[in-house]
Amino acid sequence: MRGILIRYRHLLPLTSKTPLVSLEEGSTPLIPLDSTGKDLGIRLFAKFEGANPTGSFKDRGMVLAVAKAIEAGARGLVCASTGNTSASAAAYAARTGIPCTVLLPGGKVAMGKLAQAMVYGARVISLKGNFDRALELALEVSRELGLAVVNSVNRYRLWGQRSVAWEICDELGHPPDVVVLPVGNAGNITASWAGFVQYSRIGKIGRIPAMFGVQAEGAAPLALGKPCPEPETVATAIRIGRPVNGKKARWAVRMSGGRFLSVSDGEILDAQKRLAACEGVFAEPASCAGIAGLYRLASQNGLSTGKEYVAVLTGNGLKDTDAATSGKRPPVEVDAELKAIREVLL
Ligand code: AN7
Repeated sequence: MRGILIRYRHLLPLTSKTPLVSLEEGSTPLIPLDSTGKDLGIRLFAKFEGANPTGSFKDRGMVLAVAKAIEAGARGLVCASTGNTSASAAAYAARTGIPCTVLLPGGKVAMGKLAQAMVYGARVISLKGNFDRALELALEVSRELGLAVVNSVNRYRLWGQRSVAWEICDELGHPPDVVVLPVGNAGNITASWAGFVQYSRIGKIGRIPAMFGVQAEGAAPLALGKPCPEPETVATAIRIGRPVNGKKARWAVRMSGGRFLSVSDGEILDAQKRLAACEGVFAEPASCAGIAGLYRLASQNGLSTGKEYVAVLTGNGLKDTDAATSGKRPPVEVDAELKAIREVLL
């Protein structure tokens, strides 16, 4: 499949002037998580968005946002980011030859993501402030310099991100009962729901899955129902205290019959470890919040046994190896001799 704009062109707001930008994004694996599903008493699949070209789900919306910015004659792109949006924006900017500026919360972006923005050639600015402040400034910069904002305030970002819902239904042949996603700025859960709604309007599916949104306890404005002035979590991707799409997401979740909940950093890291060690799937901490949420629900008898669940694993574990290895013992070091290896193994 030749990327989102080709695969789903009939469902996207393309015109004859929209450039068909592509890094062959989307068409990510839907992986059965048999061990985890058995543990939880449900049928469970992971939509592994870490297999996108820049390693996160952001590519689905970014490809459309950048194509539409070029169509509109934008001189450049700007975004604020906890990391993945900036990596994706920088890649599509490089692909299309448009300049890109990214504003990052200083010291709180995983190294892999920072490396991506730098190597793709974006202008990277590190702010002494958090993501919520960076987004305010990105909007001001866009107005002052006439740049296209490619955060999820951009409707094309959200429209492109609907494609994850379409792929899940296409792959399963029906909608799942429940979709669970990590929530930061609340764009992806809103977009995924809108994708299911669009599929039901055109008669592709007969019902909408319940949408479950999981936040980190230290950055849980939607689970708590109030803004979080100083968000903090090991899952830096979702270290967001005032989600711009919060209102829409609350509506989407309520309409779908789902809910928001939060999990601790410890539960997130346990879920990451379990997913890697028992399923062979390595996702970044934010992505694992969804799986941690399922475990939390199971402990409260909140899962429907036998039903079909899809957890969207939003980003690749390789982006943040520090989070995955911190607190773990480094590998044993021995002489480069068979005898030394034997001593370790026997
Ligand atoms: C791996 O990159 O906000 O609820 O600036 O990177 O749509 O915000 C990233 C968010 C989940 C939350 N998982 O999605 C950014 C940014 C991963 C993420 C989310 C993000 P939204």
